[in-house]
Amino acid sequence: MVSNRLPVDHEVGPDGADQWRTSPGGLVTALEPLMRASDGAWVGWPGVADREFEPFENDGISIVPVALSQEDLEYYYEGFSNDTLWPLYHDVIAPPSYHREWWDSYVTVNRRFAAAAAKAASNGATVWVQDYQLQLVPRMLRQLRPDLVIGFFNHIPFPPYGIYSQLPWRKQILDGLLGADLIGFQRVADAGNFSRAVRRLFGYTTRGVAIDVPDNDEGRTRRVIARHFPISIDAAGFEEMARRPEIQARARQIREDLGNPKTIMLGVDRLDYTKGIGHRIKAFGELLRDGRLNVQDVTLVQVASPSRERVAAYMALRDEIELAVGRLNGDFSTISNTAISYHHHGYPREEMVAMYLAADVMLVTALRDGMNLVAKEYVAVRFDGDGVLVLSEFAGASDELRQAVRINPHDIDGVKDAIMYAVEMPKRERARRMRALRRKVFDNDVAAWSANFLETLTRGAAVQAGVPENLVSALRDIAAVDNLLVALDFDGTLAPHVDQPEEARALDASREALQRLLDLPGVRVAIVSGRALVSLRQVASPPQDVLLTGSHGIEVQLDTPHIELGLVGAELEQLDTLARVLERISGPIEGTWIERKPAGLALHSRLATDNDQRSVQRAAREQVNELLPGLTVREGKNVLEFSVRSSTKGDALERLRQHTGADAVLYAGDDVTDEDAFAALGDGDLGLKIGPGASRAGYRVRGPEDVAQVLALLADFRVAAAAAAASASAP
Ligand code: GDG
Repeated sequence: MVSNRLPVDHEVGPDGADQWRTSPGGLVTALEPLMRASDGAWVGWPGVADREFEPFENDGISIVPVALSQEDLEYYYEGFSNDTLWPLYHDVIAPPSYHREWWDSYVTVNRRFAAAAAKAASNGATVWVQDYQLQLVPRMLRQLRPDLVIGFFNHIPFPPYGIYSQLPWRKQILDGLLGADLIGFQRVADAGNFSRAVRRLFGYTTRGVAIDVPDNDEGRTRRVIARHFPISIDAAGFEEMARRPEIQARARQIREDLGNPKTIMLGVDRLDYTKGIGHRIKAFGELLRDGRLNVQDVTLVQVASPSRERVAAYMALRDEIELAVGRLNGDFSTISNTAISYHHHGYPREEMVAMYLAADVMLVTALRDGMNLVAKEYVAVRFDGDGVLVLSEFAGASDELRQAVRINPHDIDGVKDAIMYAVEMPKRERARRMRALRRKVFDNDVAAWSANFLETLTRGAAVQAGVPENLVSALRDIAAVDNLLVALDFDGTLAPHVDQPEEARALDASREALQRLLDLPGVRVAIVSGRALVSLRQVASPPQDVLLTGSHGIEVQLDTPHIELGLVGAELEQLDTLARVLERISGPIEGTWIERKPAGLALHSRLATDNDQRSVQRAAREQVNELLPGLTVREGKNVLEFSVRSSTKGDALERLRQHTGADAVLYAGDDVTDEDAFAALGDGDLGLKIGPGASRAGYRVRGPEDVAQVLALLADFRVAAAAAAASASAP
């Protein structure tokens, strides 16, 4: 887990020694059991500036403190997180400040968190990054540790593109997030806003919740899922607390102390401009002024817990709210009745629960809020089935809590009517609404939320390292056939993916295992690649007996020293025509050129102007289609590739099967183009998919390291099978 704040608070003990206290919160409660069971680590800031702490163990969870200096706090936290991103993401209710120093600090601190997480995570671990302070961490972490499965959850809204696009670093932030496998948002609308921003700024293909993010220069993509996972609370924990006799007694006491008004209304918020505290006070004040409510009957209790007190906008907000409260009390309170009982403190959880129990009407009037847990807490506490929730439609919670009295906080007359409706609501209607609300909150509590997120994250993306049991026995079976063909993709299967395609190399362990297989009787080994054979031979430098197919099967080299292309006369003619057409188009246009491919030509336009790019591509498509209808066209970034022969890895595999006369085939690959080969497998063959993503292969391993293990096992089993056969046939 990686979050800005650790789930523990630093304290100095009576003897001056460092002490740690677990801070209770929904997230911690929900994740603690899982983190303990999986040997988890929590990476975050311990809450004190300018102090370095060594990692330590707390209640079975490793705690990995990340140090922040005073300046980091000022620039990265109070500045960029809370005075740039926070207002921007909350629909610019307050104006965001953009400062380049803040951004630089945000990058530096995110890198520090990523480095700490990279160090703490074991091989293939699942890492879950929390919230807007750490949006660059997913990409940074993926660069450091491509083996990890990375999830991100955004607790605050994600704004519409028209607002988001203000951000000077809008592309960097999106790219940072796209380093994750799964990006969670509170609402459907937030996930939609995010995907739209990705489309607008990067042009990546999105389909529903899936975004295909380019993963290397060769057009490979990685699938990222962006969807909503509405967060929740430890509902049972809140109810349990509310049922305690001492807390119920405290709730009665609160009512008593307020002078036993008919109706207690309650607001509980961090003192933040997103929460609409001013709007609430205005509506209440007008109801008192209009005489629709009076202070003998109704009191508003407002808890405004101190927050971000060093950020200027929050100082101004506090003044504004306290002026409004003072005015209203001055105008309407009496010696025995206070209009607003205002509290600028934090309270213990028990006291909050007692207040929820005492409140007849709960006011949540946020102007924009990711979820708003207070609304859910109020519902969870009301096991008595009473109480009315007034809820802003601009809080994420309103997507689920449909039976609340819903308001648009900007519409003050609407808010006033809603308050009156809540105050006067008959008992039966209160009970009916509360029953439905409680069902919602208890059905999706924070444990369900985190389980759901993690299930989606690991089901979609994670593949365990190692060789699964069922694969071991399938290998044992296939090792026993007379003639075995082992056909393997190269990039991502034998060789880890790298940035520069010419630098790809097979793992040593795989090369060794392949050599052992080649030395065994009845085994043939082939490499089936999308690369041109010249390039494949250069990077793979395969032993002589390895059969090669390149360009998705267009080129083959089967037990001969030269490449067979075997284009027939008609194809050669087509190639000539194609060359003439493309040369005519490309010749006069600067920045375009033609590349010869084994069975086709590619028209590049990377260095041409945007206009020229568009016009040469259009001309090439039209003219080629007219003269040579039916050619295979592949479109890349600023390149258009025409082939006179269409071929897939499936075709390549068929050719190899024929050539070798194999009884069974093991095929392994990681790419979408390998799916054609998997489709060409039959009974008794074995398809092995490398990495995540949908596949028709029957087996799956995580990466090239695991492929090396698979090949070594296969060689072992083959040797054992041969020995067994020899001893069986011995006289
Ligand atoms: C962000 C998003 C999203 C408040 N005062 C006291 C106190 N609290 C507790 C409440 C509640 C929590 O703080 C506030 O949570 P909210 O959800 O209402 O709002 P944010 O702090 O803005 O949280 C929000 C949330 O992240 C989770 O994803 O829902 O939209 O803005 O639990 O009870 N707790 C105690 N004393 C107080 O005085 N003990």
